[in-house]
Amino acid sequence: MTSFRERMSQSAERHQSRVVLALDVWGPYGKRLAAARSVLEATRDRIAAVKVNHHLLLPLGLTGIKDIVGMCKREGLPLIADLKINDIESTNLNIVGSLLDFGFDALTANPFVGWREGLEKVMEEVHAKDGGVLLLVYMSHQGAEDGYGLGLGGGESMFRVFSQRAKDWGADGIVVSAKSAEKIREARRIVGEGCMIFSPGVGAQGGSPEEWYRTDADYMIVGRAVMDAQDPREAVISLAERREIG
Ligand code: BMP
Repeated sequence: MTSFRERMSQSAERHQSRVVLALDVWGPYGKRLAAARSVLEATRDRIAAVKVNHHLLLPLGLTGIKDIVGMCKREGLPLIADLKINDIESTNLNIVGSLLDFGFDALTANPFVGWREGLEKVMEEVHAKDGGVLLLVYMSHQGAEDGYGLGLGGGESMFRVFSQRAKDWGADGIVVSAKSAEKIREARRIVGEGCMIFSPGVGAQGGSPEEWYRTDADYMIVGRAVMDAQDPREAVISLAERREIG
């Protein structure tokens, strides 16, 4: 199989889009699957990948979303499980095993949990199956400053240390807030070109797509600006093409 990175760029190229759709559905549990299917059906040929979160996985579980997984596979859309893995190794490996068995291409993890007996084997297991691991290095909400932005003395910060670790640990991508062009620039300088940058925060969290397109990030993660739009397809196309418009 090709690497996760290649599958991402092939899908982005084919669908002419760098938008990763966060398939975050709200509302009655019994209606969530249908709502997710409907948005995915409307947008599948103009997104680069799909990210699934607790919104679907808690009420439905992995077996409950097999239709969504199937739709993504048929369209060649990489599927990212955003569970922000954050536990001891044995628990992490249990999560990883289930996600890979159910067809996920990549997962997110929190570097706070560390390498030995934390993420070391996660990285090995996922890479053995040509999957991807994305590490959170600077989140998009205000409180990110309290953790990822923490100063470590000597001018160092958690954010920079995590970016360096993402590189050293062989992460396939990092997650950096779309609301900080400066953080994206700095992260790129640290991780280099071999690590993809995924950026949430455009739309509902106040980040601007035009500004995002001026950054060096690879993929824009967007949920509510598409999921809650009157016309999700139009919203996705507008985001995918905003660079030309803006
Ligand atoms: P929205 O575009 O509706 O704000 O959704 C963003 C998505 O990205 C959500 O699924 C959220 O959990 C996720 N996310 C984020 O917003 N900021 C981060 O720093 C990391 C995330 O995974």
